[in-house]
Amino acid sequence: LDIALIGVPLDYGQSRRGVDMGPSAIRYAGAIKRLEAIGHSLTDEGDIQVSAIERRDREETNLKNLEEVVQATSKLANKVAEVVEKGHFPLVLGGDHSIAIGTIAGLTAKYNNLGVIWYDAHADMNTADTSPSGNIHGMPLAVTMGLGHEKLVNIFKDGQKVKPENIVIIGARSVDPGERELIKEKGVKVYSMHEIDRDGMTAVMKDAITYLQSKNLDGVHLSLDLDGLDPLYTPGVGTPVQGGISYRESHLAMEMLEDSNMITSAEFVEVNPILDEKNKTADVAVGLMGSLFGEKLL
Ligand code: DIR
Ligand code: MN
Ligand code: MN
Ligand code: MN
Repeated sequence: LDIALIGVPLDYGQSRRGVDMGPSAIRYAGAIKRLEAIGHSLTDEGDIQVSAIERRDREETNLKNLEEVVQATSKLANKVAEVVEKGHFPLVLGGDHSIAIGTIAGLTAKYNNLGVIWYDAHADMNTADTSPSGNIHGMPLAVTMGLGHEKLVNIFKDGQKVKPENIVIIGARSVDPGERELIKEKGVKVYSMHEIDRDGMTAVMKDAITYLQSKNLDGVHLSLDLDGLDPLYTPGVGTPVQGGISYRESHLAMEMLEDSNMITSAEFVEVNPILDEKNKTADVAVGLMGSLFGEKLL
């Protein structure tokens, strides 16, 4: 593959500082060498510029740092569109999960019927009306479906970017009441920890892959929040939730995605080196990239 690496040092989508250092931590953990060793060619596109916005006429909403998130994700969308149109595989490094608003928007420059795999402890399907926190990193999947503040929904192009039936969530264990309703109303496919425990990761991934294969997709984006894993393995995240996906299960999931040949873009988000233990979470992210991009033992 021709991989285009894009860093997004954004921490305005949530309340704990430090996740803006995620791209550095992931590069430091050896992402580039690791992917080149597999045989991929890689261009580091550098980081998207993120700025604080000083404005007195700030709109009164319960969305925290809306302007900053809108500006950064708009730039990201343009960058993703540019690399995807050149035929590169976008690999985006977060930053908090609000960056997915920009990544997915930019992908629609090339993909008309995009699928999304959301690997996360959370559903990230709140809107301004349902969000208990006002944190935009809890909203990107709703925005992608066309729901939420219009400034977010209309980034890159207006309205819905992905059909709800093309979305699969894996690893959910912390879902807010409004999100639960939206999941049911929109028919989003969710494999929660219950299904992973009961059926095993092999069965869950087989089912998820078969489900997406039935949708006539022209691309599938993997959006991997490191808090999908258990905090035992990825402590460096802002909103850890006990009882998560294991290290082994996660590698298996990545290998099954690799074998499926369906993934056309990916992002790894929520790595926060300030909360981490010796860059453990970034190390896990890079290991998972290895499996996703075809590292083989033998
Ligand atoms: C919660 C937490 N559902 C919220 N979301 C998180 O604030 O909307 N997403 N942590 O990753
Ligand atoms: Mn998330
Ligand atoms: Mn999460
Ligand atoms: Mn394999």
